[in-house]
Amino acid sequence: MGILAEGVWQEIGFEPISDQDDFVRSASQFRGTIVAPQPDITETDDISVAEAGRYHLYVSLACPWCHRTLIYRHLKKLEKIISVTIVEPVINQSGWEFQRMRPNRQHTHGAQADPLFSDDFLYQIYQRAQPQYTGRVTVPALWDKQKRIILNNESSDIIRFFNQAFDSITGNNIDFAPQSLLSDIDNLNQIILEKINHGVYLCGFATAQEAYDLAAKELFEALDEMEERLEKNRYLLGEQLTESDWYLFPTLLRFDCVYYSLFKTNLRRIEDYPHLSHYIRELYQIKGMQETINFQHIIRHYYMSLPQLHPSRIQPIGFVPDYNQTHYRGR
Ligand SMILES: N[C@@H](CCC(=O)N[C@@H](CS)C(=O)NCC(=O)O)C(=O)O
Repeated sequence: MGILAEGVWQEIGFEPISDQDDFVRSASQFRGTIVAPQPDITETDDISVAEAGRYHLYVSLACPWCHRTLIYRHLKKLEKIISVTIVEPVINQSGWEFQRMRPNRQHTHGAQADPLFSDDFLYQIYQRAQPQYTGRVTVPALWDKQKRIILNNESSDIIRFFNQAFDSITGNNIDFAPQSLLSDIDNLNQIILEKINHGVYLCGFATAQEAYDLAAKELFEALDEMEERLEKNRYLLGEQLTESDWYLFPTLLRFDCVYYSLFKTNLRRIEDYPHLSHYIRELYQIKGMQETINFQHIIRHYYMSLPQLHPSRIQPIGFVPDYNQTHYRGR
């Protein structure tokens, strides 16, 4: 079947397309658009208009893709405009689960019940949107309350909507993807996505030395490139925070406490890079950012949801980073 262990396709978002070692990332199934309110706009099945209170975001605090959407929800002042539900961090055979009160069951602080339908599992939301749905049930998923559909479940789309579509409602005009930088952002995003965001998973799930070696080499070359950029500039593309920074940051945050050990990305820690370790602290300390971060969810999710990689499900003793500190503290 190729270089990755069977059963990990869903976790990393790739699927084999042949008997060869070639992969395609399985495409997100719901790709509708949110547009800014305009006088003559006509909604279609795929186009919805930005409105306060209309959309609901289902997320996991463990998931790096969700993390970008939560960062935008915060920085674009959408908290009162777009409601959110946080799923349980540990994914089980029925997939992502909402918090439910059951005896003898350990709940994780911060996980929530489904406020819209009182469903138990996220797959039920997908079935509400599309009764015959058989695809992957992933977070983030953005529910359109008016159309009663999942409008979009692709984080890269969702952050682009959040970046602009609601500006006239919130009055927040920060632009993380300005036209003048868009091609640089898209090019850099592609490197970050392939070599870093996915690269850590390719390292973690490789079942052949050659595949691991290649993924690890490309991962650290890409991290070295990010370090070089930050040596010259405050942020990846200059003095202005852009979407590329929000692609990188969620993976950096999970790197030393999870990927370094669980995914064997242990050539260097982020902490060993002077500029990246300064940068991670700067972004972490942005006002309100820490409300989007929950290391308990991150650590529980990865160490307890991947039995093919880590059957004992034991959570290791090592660091829970505190990026308010100059140096790490143990837990
Ligand atoms: N294309 C998606 C990928 C999201 C994704 O892979 N989410 C993972 C969690 S980190 C997931 O929900 N996996 C569950 C599954 O595939 O069953 C995006 O970027 O929004």
